[in-house]
Amino acid sequence: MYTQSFSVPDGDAPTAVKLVSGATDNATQALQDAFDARIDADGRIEPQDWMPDAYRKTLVRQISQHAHSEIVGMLPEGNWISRAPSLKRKAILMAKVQDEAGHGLYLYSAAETLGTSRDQMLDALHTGRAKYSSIFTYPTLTWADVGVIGWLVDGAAIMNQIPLCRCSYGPYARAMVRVCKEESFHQRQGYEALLVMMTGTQEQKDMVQDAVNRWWWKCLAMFGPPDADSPNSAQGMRWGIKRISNDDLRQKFVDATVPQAKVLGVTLPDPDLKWNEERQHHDYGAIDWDEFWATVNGNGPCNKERLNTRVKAWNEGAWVREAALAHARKQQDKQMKEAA
Ligand code: FAQ
Repeated sequence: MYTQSFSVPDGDAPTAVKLVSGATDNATQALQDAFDARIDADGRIEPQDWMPDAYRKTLVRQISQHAHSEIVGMLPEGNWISRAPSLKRKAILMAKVQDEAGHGLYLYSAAETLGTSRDQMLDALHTGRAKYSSIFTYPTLTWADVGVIGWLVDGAAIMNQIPLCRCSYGPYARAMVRVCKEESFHQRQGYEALLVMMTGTQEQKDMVQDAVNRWWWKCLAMFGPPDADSPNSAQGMRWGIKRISNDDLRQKFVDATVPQAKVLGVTLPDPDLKWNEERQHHDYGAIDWDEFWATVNGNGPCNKERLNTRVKAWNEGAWVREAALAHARKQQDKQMKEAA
């Protein structure tokens, strides 16, 4: 349903944006020129390569926010593991939530290659300084929410992440290849769970429609602010980190989702949603950006609950980290004694 075929050719790079130069002397200028040439040739930057500070900083910002989103994103669905309606659904959901943890780990590892430590990133999350995706601050009220998260939230996540497989920073791009394969399974399991509910009782069908009504607009906002209000987009695209703009990805998501909603038999809650023959795209209504920014700034319905849960898990896991470190030290001592 969502595959690498969604990876469309890049538009023209916004040439008006210059590559940010940190060069202060001739030697640095030569490094900067080599970096610029590699970006212009659509090459990959690897951890050992010289890169401008601003490029490094942007990547740490985006990759760490992405990692935080994955591990905070485990929580709304994790709430339903003990209440899944069957053993099969429980096994699938457990696998999915574990996958999200794995995505967080690949991404923290990718960010660490840029010289930031996992402790620093987690401290930023736990103290409320770091952002994570707005979508995970909403509650999961019924079992249908779990299906809708798979269908729409993972669907939106894949749409955004497939172009990141071609990101200019090697470790991030490689992590995204595996993440996207797993997200594809997540999206399908959610859609399949909803298809089953839609063949059930009227109460089950109503539950699905209610969940779609609550999540649809939040998923559209998930792609980030409109291009005109997106401070990081132009530079991110110039650097080959971002390949497709927030608005273009949002449009692709709407166009891909409308036929899926028809097959499922649900209505997308937007009276302005209609096919525009001239644009060859669907038009859609206005997104509530005030609500989006309130959520991003820590005032969403579950921001506090999500952070408290993460901090509690971190504190309660302290003994595991200490034990792992003690074991590693023991092994190292043993190896040194054997080598001596
Ligand atoms: N929520 O200038 P832009 C998932 C912030 S993973 C919160 O457009 P940029 C898997 C943005 O950070 C979902 N904040 O920024 C899953 C920036 O703030 P800053 C996460 C947002 O970076 C499924 C400011 O607004 N995916 O779902 C959001 O060029 C199910 C201005 O925005 C990724 O992180 C938002 N929705 O574009 C897991 C993908 N949108 O840092 C569990 C990687 C924007 O300047 C269960 N990230 N902001 O203070 C990206 O592609 C980009 O960072 C964007 C934002 C597109 C998210």
